[in-house]
Amino acid sequence: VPSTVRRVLTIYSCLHHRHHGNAELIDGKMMPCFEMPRRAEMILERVREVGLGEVRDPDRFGEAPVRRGARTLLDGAPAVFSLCRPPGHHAATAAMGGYCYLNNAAIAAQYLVDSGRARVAILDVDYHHGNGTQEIFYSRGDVLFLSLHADPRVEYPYFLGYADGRGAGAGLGFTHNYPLPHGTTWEAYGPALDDACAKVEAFRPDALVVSLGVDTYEHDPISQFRLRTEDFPKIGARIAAARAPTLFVMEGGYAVEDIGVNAVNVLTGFA
Ligand code: OKP
Ligand code: ZN
Repeated sequence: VPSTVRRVLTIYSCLHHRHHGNAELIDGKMMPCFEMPRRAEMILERVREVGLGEVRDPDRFGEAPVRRGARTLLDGAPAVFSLCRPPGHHAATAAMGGYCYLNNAAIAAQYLVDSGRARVAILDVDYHHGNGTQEIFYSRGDVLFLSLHADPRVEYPYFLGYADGRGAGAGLGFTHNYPLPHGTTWEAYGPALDDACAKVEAFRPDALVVSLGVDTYEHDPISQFRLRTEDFPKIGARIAAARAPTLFVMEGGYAVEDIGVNAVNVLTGFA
């Protein structure tokens, strides 16, 4: 392994197995839950297979993986992966939504701010708009929020994620949305990611939190983008160019057989 390759530390707790829904209602029909424990198992298996780096259990009783994720970054790790589920980015101050109850990325970002990182950026590359994260930081100028996602006119969460949502008050100009059409491939995704990452760089964050969803994948069962397995390392490489201590927080991705390869491809691209 060349010495320029950065190790990515993974935080994982098997306690996620306790969250295992039986069915969900989709367009009026009961379906088996797409958000299932096997998602995290597949990712963990791939993390080990490629030798991404150490896998650590949160070592304080009851501490959430994402908080242990954030604490490890403060201890000086250049890159940490919080392998958590269910996802969190739809959870707002006082509302759950879209499988999300606790906004892991927002909890980590606030923890980093509370610990003295004055400027924190959150880049959300999940297929769905991170409406919860946007709502939580909408009026704040210390946490920059950027999201690339399916056009909310035709995709969940529908009510937020439009390009004219740019923040309010002290937060005006610190939210950036990139709604993209169904069928989006790397051709349009790459330039949007470039623009978002350039804004992250201009903000000069003390830490970067990435809401990492791989439901932008061409074979995702509930999504309509067309990213390919070989596109995911390019996402990681572009994020790495921003040169910030980076915490990846797992969000969506429902093509379970390929989720390990796709998610870890972002991380190896970063490394
Ligand atoms: C969570 B994450 C409406 C279906 C709504 C919600 C999907 C939540 C995805 N017909 N489905 O952003 O991957
Ligand atoms: Zn999603």
